[in-house]
Amino acid sequence: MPHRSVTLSQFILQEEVTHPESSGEFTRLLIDLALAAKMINREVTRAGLVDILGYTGSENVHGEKVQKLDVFAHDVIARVLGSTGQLAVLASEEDEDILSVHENRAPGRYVVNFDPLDGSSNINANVNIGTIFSILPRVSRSGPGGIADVLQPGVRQLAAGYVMYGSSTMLVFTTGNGVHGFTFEPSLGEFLLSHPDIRTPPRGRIYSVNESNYFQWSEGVKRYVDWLKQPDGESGRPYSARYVGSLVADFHRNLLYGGIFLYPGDQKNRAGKLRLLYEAAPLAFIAEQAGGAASDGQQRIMDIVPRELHQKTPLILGSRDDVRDCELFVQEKHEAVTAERRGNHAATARALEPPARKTSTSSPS
Ligand code: FDP
Repeated sequence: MPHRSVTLSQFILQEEVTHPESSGEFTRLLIDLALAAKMINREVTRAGLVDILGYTGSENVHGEKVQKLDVFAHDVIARVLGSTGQLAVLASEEDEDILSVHENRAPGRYVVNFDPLDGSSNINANVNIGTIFSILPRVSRSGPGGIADVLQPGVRQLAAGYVMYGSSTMLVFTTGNGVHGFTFEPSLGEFLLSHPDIRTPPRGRIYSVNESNYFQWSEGVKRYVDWLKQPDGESGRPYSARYVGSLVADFHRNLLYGGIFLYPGDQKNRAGKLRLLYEAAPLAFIAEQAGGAASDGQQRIMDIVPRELHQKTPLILGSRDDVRDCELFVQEKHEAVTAERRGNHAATARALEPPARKTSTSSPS
């Protein structure tokens, strides 16, 4: 197929041609990101052979155990992007604070928020893990970039993407002009266009959620997941359960096949587990660009204005109609919920009817 010979750099440069006003800085930033991805990929694929597996012995800002590969990936991205001159500021899921760019350089026009290695609990078992990134324009006018540059809603993203390290490594991204996937060809050291213009089915047959949290969920989420499991040929239920526990891997599979990923809030963590800036917003941008959707149950993820660097959000992500169904359950507006309510009202009314009337209505004609 002809597109298999298009490299990521060629593709990005071709896109740049369609923007004559472009300075080329954004293009260089994407190419730098791809370089960082290749460096991380090299280490991930050698992970069993070099001393990079296992924990560092410390915890990150979220109280999670930090893996050596997490630290490696964070350092690579911070180093490669921080020294190239395209960025005003960076923020990493692994760092408490924003990261300044190289002191000897004038700050650039862009901001990158990133999750260096998502799905870390899977690292030591050779299961897919990923890097997620989000590129924003800086909003501050001069000097080094600051927190206001980082705390922007998803709608302001210029690009977002992820790299999934696994049996084959892929880089998938959008600049707001569709979603394109590139597969890493190790013998060439290049990402080649393998999945141009990815479109996700409007409805899938897969649900991905950590169901061990069931008893902590709201009634709306419980009902939705119960509903997905009820057989109903017309709507394609029951759905199949697929949960890797690596967001990038679960998202990628559902993007291609159709389906829904959920990480709702629960009694312990009202906002769930996933981070708005590094996980939810970039994947929401990709989902929407592929024809899918992303919501926190009440509003579009892309519209949420972040208040804090490490803010979490409930996440409902994937095929458009599935996300809509889930939102309606959460808001108690889905027809299955209203029908159940009507049924309950009718049953209650019948139970409350005076005995005389009860006899007359139930007597045979
Ligand atoms: P991990 O903790 O392994 O890094 O955000 C992190 C994440 O993985 C996601 O990749 C994944 O979807 C989710 O957490 C898994 O959380 P649970 O173990 O609670 O299911």
